[in-house]
Amino acid sequence: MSIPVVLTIAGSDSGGGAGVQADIKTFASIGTYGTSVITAVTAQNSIGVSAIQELNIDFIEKQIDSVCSDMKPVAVKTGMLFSKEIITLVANKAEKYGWQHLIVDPVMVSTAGDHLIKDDAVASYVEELLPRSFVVTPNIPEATRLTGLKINSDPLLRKAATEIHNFGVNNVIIKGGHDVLSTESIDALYDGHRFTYEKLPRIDSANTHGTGCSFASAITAYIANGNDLKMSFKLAKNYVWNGIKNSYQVGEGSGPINHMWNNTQLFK
Ligand code: PXL
Repeated sequence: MSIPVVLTIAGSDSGGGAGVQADIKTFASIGTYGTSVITAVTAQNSIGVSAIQELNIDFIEKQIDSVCSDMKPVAVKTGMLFSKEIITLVANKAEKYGWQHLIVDPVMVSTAGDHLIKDDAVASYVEELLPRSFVVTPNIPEATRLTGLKINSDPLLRKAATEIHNFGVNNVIIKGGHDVLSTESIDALYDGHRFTYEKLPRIDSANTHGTGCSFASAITAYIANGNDLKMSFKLAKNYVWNGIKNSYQVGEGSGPINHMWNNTQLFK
């Protein structure tokens, strides 16, 4: 028996809803073997982040080399990279190991509004990591920060996606979940030639903690299982939508999605 190995390079969420914990749950439920390199540890629950501890850069490098010298992930996803030093390290490792399927979720602010990146690190995404990426998955606030464009219409969303594509990334997915005025949740994929939209009805739920992490991890897992990007995009949106639809309340704040909704043995 064999299973595709995937890797997440991201921050730990002690509350278990986002970050590495969300990534590993998503990887497992989509039939991949998840490995993880931790960049920073957050003290966090459903209400918010109370502290962040960045790990030593040499120790992060050792984690990457330990996994990649032995286990050969077929797809790699990044989440909270936090500092420009970590972004530079990951860009160098992408080059060294020749990662063909590098999925970058440019994490900047948590669902609860906590800052998960240092201000001077945003430029490093643009200059170093995006040119080595297969796909980048900003939400609207992140796409705004990457381009300086205030995105409040479809033409502006297209302009932002085109600008981000010009940074050197092969594919751009802008997630429309933050566009709360729309009755649909609309995500857009731009591959440098055309736009593909995926739309599902907006669900009125507070349980959206970790949706961005889970979406990018689901794309990673579907690609690792042999789907092309368009199909992985569609399946990942469906995975997260059902996760919100079938979520349970954990904690007092913004709860997690149900990562295991597709495990019919657990949820009858
Ligand atoms: O969803 C973004 C995110 C990424 N990584 C970590 C997080 C969060 C949001 O809370 O905690 C570690």
